[in-house]
Amino acid sequence: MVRDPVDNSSIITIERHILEEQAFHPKATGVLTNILYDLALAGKVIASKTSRAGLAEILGRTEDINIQGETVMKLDRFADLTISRLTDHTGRLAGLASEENAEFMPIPDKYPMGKYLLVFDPLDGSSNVDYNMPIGTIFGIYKRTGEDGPVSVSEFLQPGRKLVASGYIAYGTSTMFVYTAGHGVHGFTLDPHVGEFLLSHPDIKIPPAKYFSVNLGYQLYWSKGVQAYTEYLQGRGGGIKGLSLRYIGTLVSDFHRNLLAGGVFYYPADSKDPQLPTGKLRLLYEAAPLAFIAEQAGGYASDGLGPILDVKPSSLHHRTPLYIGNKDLVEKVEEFIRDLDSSGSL
Ligand code: P6P
Repeated sequence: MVRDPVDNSSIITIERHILEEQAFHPKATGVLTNILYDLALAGKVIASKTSRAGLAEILGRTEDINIQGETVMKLDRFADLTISRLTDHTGRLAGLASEENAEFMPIPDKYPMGKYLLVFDPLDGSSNVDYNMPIGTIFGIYKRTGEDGPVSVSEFLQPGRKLVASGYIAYGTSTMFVYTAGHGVHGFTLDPHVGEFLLSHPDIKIPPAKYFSVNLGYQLYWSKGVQAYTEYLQGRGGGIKGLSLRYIGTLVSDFHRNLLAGGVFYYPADSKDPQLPTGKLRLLYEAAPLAFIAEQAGGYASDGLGPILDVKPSSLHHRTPLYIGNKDLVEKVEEFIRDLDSSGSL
């Protein structure tokens, strides 16, 4: 029998996979599928710039300072505009909330309103752009809680447990799109010659831990429980032997490596900046979307006291400590904090 010269059964594009995923959602109307397409396209556009950032006039800083008090990198701004411009006119969304903007973005009157809300960090780790280090985009998709009419900010303040889908795009040695819609975690690698994300990591499950990822430079500012936990991970006092420390300084990249190789990432609450007592990372568009991925891959994400996915954001830019990766290692830090930190403090 002559084999079909082009066995396209192994070439699964993200479009084909999402459509097959849609079968799990009998009531699906295809809108969520199309939002994921839109984000995949945004990822290709941003990847085209990040891979040339060193050459194109897109490195460096703008004069803007964002809500986080951080200087906006040119690539940040480009990524933010790319995602909003590719999604705000489609009639699929009712609003967008970006790390780059103090307030959420309503859909312009000239465009139709949809029933989903998009939250995103357009370029996580952007300070690493200048040093050719990996960066990423993180996104989460919620259903709006209101009926029709204008969206209110309270509709964005939903716990991660309510996420319909979430994912990230990792711009590194290759560009990967990783997402979950509640039926497992699936990774796609961009084939730049074809311009398509092709299924490369179906049904990702986090393997036993090899790494731990934390910025040890801040160890003096952590609680007793977190310091003891860190020593446990380093093998002291009957702790775990054989874990390696890997820390890139880009959440998406550190998380992605730990998801595929096994490990725990944490950014604890610390006392180094009185303005940021609960740590640097944001709940809505960083911790919660990755927590959904982690749990779908058999891992877990905590704020040190309990599941990240159960925390209701108090504001769009609500900050939270984050411990995410292998379930046993994340549950272990909750034990250390419970036992050693008086108020079970964050
Ligand atoms: P630090 C990048 O700026 C970021 O928001 C995350 O991507 C990363 O995990 C963290 O900050 C790194 O922060 O304080 O260790 O440089």
